[in-house]
Amino acid sequence: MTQTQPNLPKHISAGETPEQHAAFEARIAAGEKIEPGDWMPAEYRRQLIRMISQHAHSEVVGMLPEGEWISKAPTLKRKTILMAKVQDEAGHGQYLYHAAETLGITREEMIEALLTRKAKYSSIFNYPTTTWADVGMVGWLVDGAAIKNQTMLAGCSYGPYSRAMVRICSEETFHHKQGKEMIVLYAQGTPEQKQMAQDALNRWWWPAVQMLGPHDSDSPNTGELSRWGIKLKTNDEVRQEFINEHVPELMEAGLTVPDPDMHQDEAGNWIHGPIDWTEFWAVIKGERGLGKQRIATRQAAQDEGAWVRDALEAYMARPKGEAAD
Ligand code: FAQ
Repeated sequence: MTQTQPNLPKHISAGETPEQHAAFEARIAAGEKIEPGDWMPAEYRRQLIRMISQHAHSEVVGMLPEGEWISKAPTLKRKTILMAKVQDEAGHGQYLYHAAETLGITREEMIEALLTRKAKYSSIFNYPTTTWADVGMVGWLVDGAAIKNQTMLAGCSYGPYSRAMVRICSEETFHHKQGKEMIVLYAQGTPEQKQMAQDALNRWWWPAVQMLGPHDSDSPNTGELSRWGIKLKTNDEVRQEFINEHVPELMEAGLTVPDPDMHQDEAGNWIHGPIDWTEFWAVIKGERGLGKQRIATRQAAQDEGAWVRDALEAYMARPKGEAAD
């Protein structure tokens, strides 16, 4: 927790001066990237650690809903594509944990925060994947929403996060395309296949709309994140981009977006109906959905992997010159 000074705004912490902040913000305004050894406000560091670590947790927990389908994929081709996708998500978690470590937090501290629920991860991964079509719908909608957000974050002011995002976005683009390809195919298939695609859309649409965060009026972090060039667009702006792209494509595929209020305004934007934020917060807190199960699964993975971490530690601590077999 950073301390503020009396008579100074909240984003200026104890020991920091308005002049330091002005020089820092001038660098960002000039389009320079902030790098790990550079001076940065304590609150900038705190915000980045919070956001990047939660993003890393989301990638790792995000492996669980789709991972369940690897052994049940209908063909070898679909199985190999899904295995590659889930493996990519593990890689994204690695890049992001490394990016957060450059800010002075350890991997152990981040994992501890996840397992004790001090840190959040995306609400979207607390939903079950109940049919095979969910795998396609997660690719199309969840990766679609993630790309909209992360293409924006690729331009953010913190160098390590921005560079991680460039690579992650190129992989997410492949995930998005494979998901869309699957759903478009099923939507044109037998009545049963089309129904499976529609059911998946009915279940994933609203969680995907919600995953881009609360409305701007209820988003306490957007002010500082925007001030320091971390968020270049607000939650509602990114959500609008996601909806504008996906609604016409879903309609073209012959599917119905489960929002009776969805309509296009004169400017061409697709306008959504009311979002159920009560459900969103309940899912994040683990009161609804699979939150408790997800954390238990991550805890089991942590426990089962303890011997690997111990063995690595012993290997690294071996006497100099000792042969390693
Ligand atoms: N779930 O003030 P804001 C993916 C929290 S990766 C849970 O608006 P902010 C890849 C927020 O943390 C998906 N919590 O927050 C993939 C804050 O709580 P805190 C993840 C949420 O940070 C695909 C509070 O609400 N992407 O999908 C959520 O300005 C397929 C107030 O909210 C990222 O993490 C939520 N949905 O904006 C993997 C991208 N929304 O921390 C596998 C980086 C908000 O103060 C398969 N993160 N909260 O206690 C971001 O861009 C931002 O953090 C937002 C939220 C936009 C998510």
